[in-house]
Amino acid sequence: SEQQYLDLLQDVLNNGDKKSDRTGTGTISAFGKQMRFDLSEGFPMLTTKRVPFKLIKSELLWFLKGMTNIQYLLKHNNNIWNEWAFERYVASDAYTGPDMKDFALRAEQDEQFKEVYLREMASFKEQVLTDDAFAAKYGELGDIYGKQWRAWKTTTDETIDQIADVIDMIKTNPNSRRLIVSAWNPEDVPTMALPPCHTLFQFYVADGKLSCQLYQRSADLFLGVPFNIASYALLTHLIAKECGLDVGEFVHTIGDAHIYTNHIDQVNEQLSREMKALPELVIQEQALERSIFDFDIDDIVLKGYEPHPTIKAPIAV
Ligand code: THF
Repeated sequence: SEQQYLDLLQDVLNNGDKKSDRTGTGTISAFGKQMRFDLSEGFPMLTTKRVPFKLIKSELLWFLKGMTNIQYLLKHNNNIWNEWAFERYVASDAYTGPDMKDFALRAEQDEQFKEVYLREMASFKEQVLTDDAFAAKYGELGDIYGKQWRAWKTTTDETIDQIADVIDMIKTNPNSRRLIVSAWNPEDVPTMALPPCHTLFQFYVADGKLSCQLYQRSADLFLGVPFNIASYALLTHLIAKECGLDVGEFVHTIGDAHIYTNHIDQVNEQLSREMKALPELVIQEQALERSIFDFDIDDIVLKGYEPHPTIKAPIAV
């Protein structure tokens, strides 16, 4: 439940080790943590801060459609993957503007640079949105989730649709202990914009209910994890619908569980807040007969979500 999330934040604050990290930001970190969410008790969106559900929907539908280009996200006003595409673009020969090395860190420290960066980012977004050829080259994040989930490349040049296969297995052999989808493809890791944080997940069926466990190798507890919980809860609902099952639990297992040092004030603010009642997920009538691969944003709605206000924090890139 949300209490487990808040307890995890407090636990890492109290007992975590200071670690420097790839992004240069610095973290407090602990290893090997687990939370459980009973999805029949309500949809696990945090109520101690507002989590933007629209962004979670468009990101998950993007993964499920097998897409890896941020153009779809931008069309849905979703900016959460921009930095990783931008990072590749500014490192390429096509980029001729001012130096953008370590842009995320520098934008935090230097107001003047931040203006230049925001201008370059805005122009990058505009080009991805309006120029399909540019988007094909520089909106692409490489072989991230969508690719590995829907079209894992084999050594014999075929592709494996892990999501379609796992749905089929859940329907035909629900007791299977092999209901697994892996996003971690060792051959592709070096060429990915960001190697998958949610590495592998497994489904489990008992008593007519579908449960899902995620192994997440690295978790940005304040910014990423609220998204990740909601995203996998939504995935479990969608797969359950597709298979005619009810929802069971979402079990979230984490490797490196960290709080970025520039999120600590925000975490303390959140820990001072009281939890509220959980919302309910509703799949609209019009979508019930449709494959989840063809879902639109409006097919999924959240009822009764009345959280505390947003808490802003910078993302580490
Ligand atoms: N990198 C880092 N450092 N943390 C992550 O959580 C993360 N992700 C994805 C890829 N790399 C990561 C991207 N997911 C936000 C949330 C999730 C993201 C990226 C960004 C974010 O900024 N959320 C804001 C609101 C943003 C908005 O409204 O546009 C928030 O307040 O929640 C791990 O999956």
